[in-house]
Amino acid sequence: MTFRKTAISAALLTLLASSSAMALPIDWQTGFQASATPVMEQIESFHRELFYIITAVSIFVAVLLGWVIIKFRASVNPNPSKVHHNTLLEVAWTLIPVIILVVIAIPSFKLLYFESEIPTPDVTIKAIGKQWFWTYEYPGADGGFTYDSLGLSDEAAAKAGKPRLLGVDNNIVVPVNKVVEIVTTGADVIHSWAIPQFGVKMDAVPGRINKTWFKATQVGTFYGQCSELCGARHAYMPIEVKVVSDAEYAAWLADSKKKFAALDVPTRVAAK
Ligand SMILES: [Cu+2]
Repeated sequence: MTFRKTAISAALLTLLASSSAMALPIDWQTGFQASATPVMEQIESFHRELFYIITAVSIFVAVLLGWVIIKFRASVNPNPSKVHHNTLLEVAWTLIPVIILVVIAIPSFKLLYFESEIPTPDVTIKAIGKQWFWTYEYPGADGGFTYDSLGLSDEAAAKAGKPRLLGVDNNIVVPVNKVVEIVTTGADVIHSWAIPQFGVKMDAVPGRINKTWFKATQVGTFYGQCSELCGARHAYMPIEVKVVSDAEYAAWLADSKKKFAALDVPTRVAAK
């Protein structure tokens, strides 16, 4: 029994450690998907710190509880002790949890500020959540176009070699190692733009602009989903981001300007 338990926990730990190397969610995964941005790396390391702390606290409490249950059980203590108040113990059990909370709060706030303070963006993309797809806008001088991004049917995804329920028809493309600012808003109800591997999750609220950012440190395709329950087809509005080199990004921008409808149609002024 003990051996079996040890074997199971060892297997779980291996899964926990190895799952971080997977690019897509896998069956029975317990850890995060592999991080692809500095923000996600910090989330992971904070998660690890917390994991050690909660493990130590849980073991300590369990051992203490076991000790009390066995040592002070009724059969060996027919006359219960009436001892109460112990100043040293009371100060300790107040102070130690406070110190633990402060130890947790410091990296927690550092991470919060790191996430919320957006560095000067190299690329800005507007993500508009709609029932049930995303509309992307590449505003500014190098963009100026907009397009819709719809989730693929199972057949279409299989045909395109994309993962089921995650692949889209028109993904977004961003350059690698560049700060990408995502501006979110909703067209109807609240949606949420989220990519686990980027450590990004931002609500897309009608009538409001929210901002988040990521800096993908590796090329590849990354997937996310709308993460705010937004109606019947909430599960079918995935997000697909392709991270490419600067040159590929420039080529994609040039192509997309022709392919997608212009966002800022130049105003024609009557000739004098
Ligand atoms: Cu949604």
